[in-house]
Formats: sequence, structure tokens, C-alpha cells
Amino acid sequence: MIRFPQDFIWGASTASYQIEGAWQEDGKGPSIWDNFCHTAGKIADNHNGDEACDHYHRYPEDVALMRDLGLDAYRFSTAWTRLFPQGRGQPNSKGCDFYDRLIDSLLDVGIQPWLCFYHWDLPQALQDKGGWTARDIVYWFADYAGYVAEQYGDRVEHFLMLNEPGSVAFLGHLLGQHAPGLSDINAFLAATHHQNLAQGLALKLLRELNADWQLGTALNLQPAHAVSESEEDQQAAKLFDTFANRNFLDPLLLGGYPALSQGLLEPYVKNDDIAAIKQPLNFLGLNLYTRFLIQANSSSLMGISQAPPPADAELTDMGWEVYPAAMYEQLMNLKEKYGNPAVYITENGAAFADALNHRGQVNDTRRIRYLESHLAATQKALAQGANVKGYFVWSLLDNFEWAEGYHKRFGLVYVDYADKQRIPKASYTWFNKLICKGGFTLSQLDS
Ligand code: IFM
Repeated sequence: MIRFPQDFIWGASTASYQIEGAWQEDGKGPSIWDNFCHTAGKIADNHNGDEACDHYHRYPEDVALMRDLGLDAYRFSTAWTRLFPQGRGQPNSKGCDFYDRLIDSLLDVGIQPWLCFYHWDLPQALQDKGGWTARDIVYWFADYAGYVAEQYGDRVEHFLMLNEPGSVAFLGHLLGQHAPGLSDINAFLAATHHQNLAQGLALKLLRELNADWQLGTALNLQPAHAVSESEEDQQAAKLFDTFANRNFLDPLLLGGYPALSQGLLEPYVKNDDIAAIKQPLNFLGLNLYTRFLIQANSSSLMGISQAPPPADAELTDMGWEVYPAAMYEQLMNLKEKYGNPAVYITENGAAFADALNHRGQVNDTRRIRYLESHLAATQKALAQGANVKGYFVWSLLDNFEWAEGYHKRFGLVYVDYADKQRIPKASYTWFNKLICKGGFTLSQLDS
């Protein structure tokens, strides 16, 4: 039996734009994701989050699903434009009421609400002023986070500043695959630094507002492995690791940018920024799905590209290699090189092509195997002293998977998008048993 400590927190994560829908309801303003999805050709089959899972209206049913699942905690994000339709100025009381209702319903059934201020749906009004490329955003974000924390902090104890600033920088500002759709190295560098600084200012402000709040942030940290032993590939992997992982970890936990990126980031870093970014954390959120195999490639941006996974690798529906050793490696890396912070795995999970069988059930054994193998790797790191405190599966529900639209299903609960019916998958039952027992047997791993 793979066992976890008694006080280990079991949770599930979601994000506002991916599940809420109600994109124009009750005074909500437009976000960059509303506009990006409404631009033809940006998203698979031109899907959008206008309705998503309709969680805005169906949250009582979703909270009941969480209760029956046995969750200790639920991580969700607030839609900035539901609270401040133009990003700043007058708050929208109806939008605020929605999160009041959600938080109260969670507390009613004994689930801790973990609130993340930013999971990518930036107000379009702020994008029009430069978004993450404008230095002023660090103040806009801190003001917004301060307001939200004061609004809900009588009932919410755990706050996360950002979700995956690395994805925002890479996918939204360098590769143009996500909103706001920029492909610009300067925008990428500015978004990297400004997110770090915004996070630092928000952490400092919240700490001053209430020393009892538990404050953290969620970073996506996939280990970067060179595809070969060659000097070029090894260097390429180091460079990728610097820009994808260490540019976010190092200033936050070690107090400085890595040597390989300092020069490029220099134009954006002002006097006291570095000190402002390194704030005490109650916990670090780790989002981990796979590893990156990296190769040198002189014809691609920055001279690096992703190499194809090994021919015998198992892939998820996203094309990501199933590589559970990445979890062990990253947790041990945090232990050995970053002072062993308290870590909650705030996202881990897999998309598979789930379908209802003739009995109307979803028998997602591959997802169960994926989760088992990553939890076994987590347990191995725990046994070797990694300071892991909890695990939030991505995701509670199938939902809007950004550029992939609704084609990729990550949920423990299947969503029929035609009528929004929720159908718990086999992995939901498996996760419930795991939570009840505080562990699981490895039986499925051999199959
Ligand atoms: O769906 C996303 C989530 O919004 C951020 N982390 C990765 C998930 C899967 O791609």
C-alpha cells in the first residue's frame, strides 16, 4: 500500500475561464480569453469558453460532486473581470456575490477553498494598456489581489497569487498560442519579470494585511532533459530550464535570476525588484505533467526546440509523454536546491480520449494508472524527505482546454457538453477510495 501522511491534503483544481461560462453575465467584463476565442482560427474548431461547463450556474451540483468525492480542499481561480469588469475601478457586486456563494457552499460541506487570483483571464481593458508587458501591471495586480483577499479572507485561508506564469510568458507572449497571442521575445521577457514582480508585491501586501493567511503561488516546473549527451543538446536543455523553470523559481526562492537569463532580463529589472520578488511563502504550488525533451536547433527561436518523445513512450491525448519520474525528480530538486519548501502539487493529471460506454460509464483506467504512477513517485520523494503536503488533481471536471478547446478531457468527471450533464468516471471512484484510505495499492500499475 502506498500511504500518505494523515494530514496530507487531497484536492482538485479548476480555473475560472475553463469552467464558469456566463461570459457576459451579471456585469462581467471581457477578458483576453473571451476576445482570443472569439477571433476565428485561434482555437481548435473555434471553440470558446462562453458556456464552458456552466459552473457559474451549476456550482451547487459541482460542490456536491466534490463533497461526495471526499475532497479536503478545492483550488479555483477568480475571474478578474467578474470582480472588476475593466480590471480596476469599481468592483462589480454581482460578480463578488458569485464567489461568496461558492465559498460558502464549500465551507458548508467542509471543503477548504483555495483561491488563486490569476489563471490567465486578464481583463481586456488592462491588455489594451499593455497587459503583462506594461510595468504598471504589477500595481494593478497587487491592488486586485488585495481587494479579493480582503473580500473573502474571513473565510478563505489559502491564497495563490498566479497560476503558471511560465505558461503565460511562453504560450501567450512568445509562441502566440494562448491569449493575448503575442510572439515577441521582448513581450516574453517583460511578461516573465512583471509576473514575478506582481506576485512579489501581492505577497507582501497580503502578508501585511493578515499574517495568518497561507500564501503561495503555483509554478509549472517540468524537468528539462537533453535528448542526447552532446554538448549542444545539454546546453539547449539548460537554456530551456532557465527560461521555463528557473526564471520563476530562482528569483522567488533564491533571490536572483539565473546567470543565463540575467542579461536578457536586465532592461526590465529596476532597482529594488529582486528584493521585492523574494517574499516568504507558506507554500509553493507545483504543477507537473511530464518532462520536456530538449534538443539544440539552430533554425528555431533561441536555438532550442522540443525533441519528439522516445518511440516507446506512452503519450497522453495532449501528446505529452507519461513520465512519472519527473515528479520525483522535481520534488527532490526543490528539496535539494531550493531549501525544501512546503509543496502542494497543485496540478497533475492527464487528458485521454474518454467516451461513454454502452452502460453510460467512463472506464478511464489509463488516467487511474497515470495518477497512481505520479502519486507513487510523490510518495518516494516524501519518503526521502521532500516536504510535500498535498495533492490537487487536474481536474475536477472535463473543461475548456485552451487552444485545444473541448477536445481534451482531463476531468475525474465527464462533462457532456450538449446538456452539461456530469458523469463521474472510474477515476472519480478510485480517487474517492484513495482519499478514504489515505493511500492505494499499486495493483493497476502492472496492467
Ligand atoms: O488546463 C491546463 C491548466 O489551465 C494549466 N495547467 C495545465 C493544464 C493542462 O494543460
